Amino acid sequence: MINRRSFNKVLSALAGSAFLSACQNNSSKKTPFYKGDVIISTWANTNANEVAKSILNKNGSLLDAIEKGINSVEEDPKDTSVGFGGRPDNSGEVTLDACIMDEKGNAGSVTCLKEVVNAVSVARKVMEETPHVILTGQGAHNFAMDQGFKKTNLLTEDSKIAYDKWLQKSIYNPEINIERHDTIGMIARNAKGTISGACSTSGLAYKIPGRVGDSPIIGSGLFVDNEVGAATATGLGEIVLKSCSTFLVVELMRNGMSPAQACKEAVTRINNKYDIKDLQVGLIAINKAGEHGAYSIQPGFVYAVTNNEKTTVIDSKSLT
Ligand code: SD4
Repeated sequence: MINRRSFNKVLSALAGSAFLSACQNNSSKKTPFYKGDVIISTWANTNANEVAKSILNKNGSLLDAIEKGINSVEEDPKDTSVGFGGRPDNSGEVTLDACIMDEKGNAGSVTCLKEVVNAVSVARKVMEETPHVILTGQGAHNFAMDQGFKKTNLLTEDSKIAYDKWLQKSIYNPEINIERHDTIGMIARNAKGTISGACSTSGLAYKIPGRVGDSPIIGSGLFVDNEVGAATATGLGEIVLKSCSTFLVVELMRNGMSPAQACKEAVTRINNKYDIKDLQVGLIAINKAGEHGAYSIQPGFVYAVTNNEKTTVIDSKSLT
């Protein structure tokens, strides 16, 4: 006799297979393996990609390439969303979030890190030198000092001027693509097919002190599964955190979607659940074959792609 429990089981098995076949119908034909390196990063971070590529060209490791590529943005005072020169929180202090994940599924992360420029390098040390995944605040800072990182004031003169201007009204109101969402998420697949990634940001300008965004959280700002691919996010971190968006993108690719289809499905789920009128989220992804793609909620999101032939900046498709 069929009881309610077995009936529900049949229903969910049917739903599962319908979902899978929808994914399979959706999936592009198997992409041929691209034989070179493929590096992609959020926004027009072409220089960071090229730094990473130059390390791969010299047979450097994939993780070194990604770390050094991101370091170049962290050290650039003109990038006001990452590292040195990042916009401060509402108390005037610059705090950084970053994470890194390798092909073995190892991960390291720092949140609310003060007075250290290369947050992604500290995250890598957390991954490689500690039994932990995340270090935060003062603990992350102390750990960085113990590891020999230099203490630096991250607030530049320009950031201080912008902060003083902001203080006159003190309204917290991130604007789409205007707040210079320049968080760098970089994911890459080398010629051997190995995949890794990392992400670094100063988070949203004028945030409440102690606020942590998506960027240092594995499965939100970044996720890597060497069997399948990787994804990274930029935009309003709160919504990415509530949606586990990069983990979702990788799982959708596992079930047969292309990187672009998976990113589209992940932002569509955000759209189905939240009022997205004032939100921007951009997702980029790469798969084992070296195919890449992106999708965002609002227009205006771009990503940089570097392969053995060239570096290009690609306009992401968007829901609106
Ligand atoms: C955050 N997702 O802290 C980051 C912000 C961002 O480009 O992506 N800026 O919410």
